[in-house]
Amino acid sequence: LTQEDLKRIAAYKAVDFVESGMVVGLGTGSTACHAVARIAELLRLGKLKNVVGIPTSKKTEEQALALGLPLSDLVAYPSVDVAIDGADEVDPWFNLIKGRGGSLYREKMVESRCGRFVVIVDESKLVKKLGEGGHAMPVEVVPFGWNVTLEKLQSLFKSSGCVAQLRTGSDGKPFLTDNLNYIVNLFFKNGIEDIHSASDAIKRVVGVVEHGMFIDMTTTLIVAGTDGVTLKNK
Ligand code: DER
Repeated sequence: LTQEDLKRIAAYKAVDFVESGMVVGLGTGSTACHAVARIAELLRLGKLKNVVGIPTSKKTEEQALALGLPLSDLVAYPSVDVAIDGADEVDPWFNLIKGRGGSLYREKMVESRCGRFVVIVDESKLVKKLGEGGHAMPVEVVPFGWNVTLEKLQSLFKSSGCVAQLRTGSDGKPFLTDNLNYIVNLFFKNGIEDIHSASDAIKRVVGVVEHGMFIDMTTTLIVAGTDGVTLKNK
C-alpha cells in the first residue's frame, strides 16, 4: 500500500458520514481531494443525492466544479452538517496543525461551523506533541506591516527557540493566500509547549488573521496505516 493508497482509504471511509441532503465542508490537500472525488462519484452514481459542497479553498472549488459537485458558501449555508479534511499533524487529543497548504483560514471558518469534523490522515501525521518535528505552524497575517507582526510572533515564543519566517513562493515573492494575505511560518525547535496559551497569545497579535492550530475541533479521526484503518470518535 502506498501513502497515496492510505490517503484514499481514509478519505473513502470519511465519505461514509455523508448522507443525501447534507451540506458538506470540502477540505483541501492531497488527502481531502480523494474525499471530494468520492462524493462526486457517489453523486454521479445516484448513491448520494442533493449534497451541497462548501469548499475550503479555490483549489478545492476548482476540483469540485470540474467534477460537477454542486457548490455553495457559508453565506447561503452558515451551518455545515459534516466537514472532511486532512491535517499536517495530529496529537493524542486530536488537536491538529493544518495549513501547510496555505488554506487554514477558510478551512477553520468552515470546519468551525460543522456538526461533525472528520479528519483523515495517513499514519505519518500522528505526533506526540504538535510542532515537535520542527515543521511549520502557519499563521495567516495581513500584508500591511507584516514584518512587525512577524517580529512580535517570534518574540512571543523566544524562550522556546521559535523562528518565524515569511512564506515565499518559488519566485521568491510572498505566498498569497486565497484571501490575499501572507503566511508567517513558526518553527518550534522542541514543539509547542502549551497550545491553548499559544493560540490565545497568537490571536492577540495585531495583524494576525488566524493560525494553523485546530484545537478541540476534531470530532472523528480516521487514520489509515499499513496495518489497517482506525476510526476514533473524540
Ligand atoms: O493545508 C492544509 O490545511 C491541508 O489540509 C493539510 O493540513 C493536509 O494536507 P495533506 O492531506 O496534503 O497532507
